[in-house]
Amino acid sequence: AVASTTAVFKALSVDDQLAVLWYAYTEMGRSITPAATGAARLQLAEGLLNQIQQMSHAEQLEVMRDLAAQRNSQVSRAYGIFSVNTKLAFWYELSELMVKGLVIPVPAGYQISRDGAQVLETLKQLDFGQQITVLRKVVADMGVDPLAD
Ligand code: 45D
Repeated sequence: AVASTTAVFKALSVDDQLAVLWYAYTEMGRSITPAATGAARLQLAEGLLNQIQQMSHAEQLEVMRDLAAQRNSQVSRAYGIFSVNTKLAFWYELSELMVKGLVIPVPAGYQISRDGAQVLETLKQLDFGQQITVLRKVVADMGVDPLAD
């Protein structure tokens, strides 16, 4: 179930991937305690998160699309050196910044695609541990490894 959910997630369009992550966060948010994401891990991502907060909404959306699409950009390379837990903590923090109005929100009344809704439904059927495993696999591959050629 974990492998197939991960595979269908990765087959989604970039916008659908961002939308599913967002809705996963809104559903799981309460189960993920900020303590669990680790202050130390966020410290490693802080520079990048600060940089993103300085950007316009359009640029913020672009860097998130670049990350999901594994497009080579400065942000994608900076992200690529994070550990998987730091990558998860980074996405979690981006969601928190969206809630606080510091990062571009998903448009009100946004309609997720059928494919996206299906993946979200599959994700919801998994237990919490499996959901984390899928998220780890998904965010691990985002961005660009600056040391790969
Ligand atoms: O206009 O370290 C669209 C533990 C459409 C413990 C859009 C953990 C067009 C160890 C693309 C929709 C395992 C618990 C706009 C960590 C349009 C540890 C915008 C776990 C504007 C870290 C879309 C942590 C946008 C976990 C902006 C489980 C979408 C963390 C943005 C989970 C989506 C984090 C974002 C999750 C989603 C974060 C930022 C699920 C982030 C999700």
